[in-house]
Amino acid sequence: MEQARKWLDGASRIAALTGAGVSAESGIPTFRGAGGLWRQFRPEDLATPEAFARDPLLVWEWYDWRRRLIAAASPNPGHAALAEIERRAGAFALITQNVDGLHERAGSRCVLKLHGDIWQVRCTGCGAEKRDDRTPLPSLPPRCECGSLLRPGVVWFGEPLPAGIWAQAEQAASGAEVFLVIGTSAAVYPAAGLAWLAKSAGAKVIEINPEETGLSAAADVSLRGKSGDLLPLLI
Ligand code: BJW
Ligand code: ZN
Repeated sequence: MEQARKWLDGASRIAALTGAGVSAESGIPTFRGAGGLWRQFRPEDLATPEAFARDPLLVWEWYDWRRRLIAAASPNPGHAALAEIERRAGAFALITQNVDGLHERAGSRCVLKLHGDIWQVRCTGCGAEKRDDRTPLPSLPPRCECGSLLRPGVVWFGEPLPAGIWAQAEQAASGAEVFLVIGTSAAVYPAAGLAWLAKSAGAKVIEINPEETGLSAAADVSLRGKSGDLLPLLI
C-alpha cells in the first residue's frame, strides 16, 4: 500500500480500468463468480447478439432487472475515491467496462465507457438512439416509434467497441505513469489488454481485487481486498 501510494502521489498522468467489482459494494452483482448468475444463465448466454435475436424478451428481462438494481443503488467509497484521484491528478482517464453510470454519479468527469451505457437504447431498425431511464420499462421488449425492436446501448460479445472511445483509452493507457486495474476479472478482451499496453509503455500497474486475476502477473503491486475499502486508503 505504501509503495502504491508513493507511485500515485508522484504521478501526473494516471489512468484506471474498472470492472464490475467496483460496483459490487453498491449491491450490483458482478458477472462471474458468486452471485454472477441471473436465473440459470451466464453472461455469455445473454450478452450476445445471437441471444437477443433468439429471445429478445429474455434478454430485456435481464437488463430491466439490472436497471432497477442500478437505479436503486448509490456510488460507494471506491467510486468516490476515483473521483477524488481525478480532481488531484494532472491528467486522468477512467476507463470503465461498467455500464451502470455510477462513476459519473460519484463525480468522475473523464469516463471512457468501453461497453456502452445501460440507460441508452438503440433501434435495431432505424438506428435511432436515446436515453431511457424509466424503471421498470413500461413494456418488454420495448419498441421504437418506427415499430422495430429497441436494444440496450451496450457492447455484446462479438461486437466492436466504440472506436473513438477505444482510441482514447489506448492513448490514456500508453501515456500513463500509473495504471490502476480495479475490480475486473480481466477475462474479457480487448479491455483487459489495456493493462498490458500500459505496462509495456512503462506504467506502474496497481491491481485492486480480492482475488487473483489474469492481470495479476502484469501488476507491480496487487492489493488484495475490496475497492471500497482499499481505494480510500490509497488516496
Ligand atoms: C471485486 C469486488 C470488490 C468482486 N472490490 N473487486 C479469445 C481470446 C481473446 C478474446 C476473445 C476470445 N474469444 C472471443 C474473444 C473476444 C471477446 C472476449 O473477450 N471473450 C472472452 C469471454 C474470451 N470480446 C468481445 O467480443 C469484445 N469485442 C470484440 O472483441 O470485438 C472484436 C470485433 C472487431 C470488429 C468487428 C467485430 C468484433 C466485446 C466484449 C463485450 C463484453 N460485454 C459485456 C456485457 C456489457 C453489457 C452489460 O453490462 O450487460 O461486458 S460481458 C461482461 O464482461 C461485461 C463486463 O464489462 C465484462 C467484464 O467483466 P468484469 O467487469 O471483469 O466483471 P467480472 O464479473 O468478470 O469480474 C468482477 C471482478 O471483481 C472479479 O475479479 C472479482 O474478484 C472482483 N470483485 N468484489 C473489488 N468489492
Ligand atoms: Zn426505429
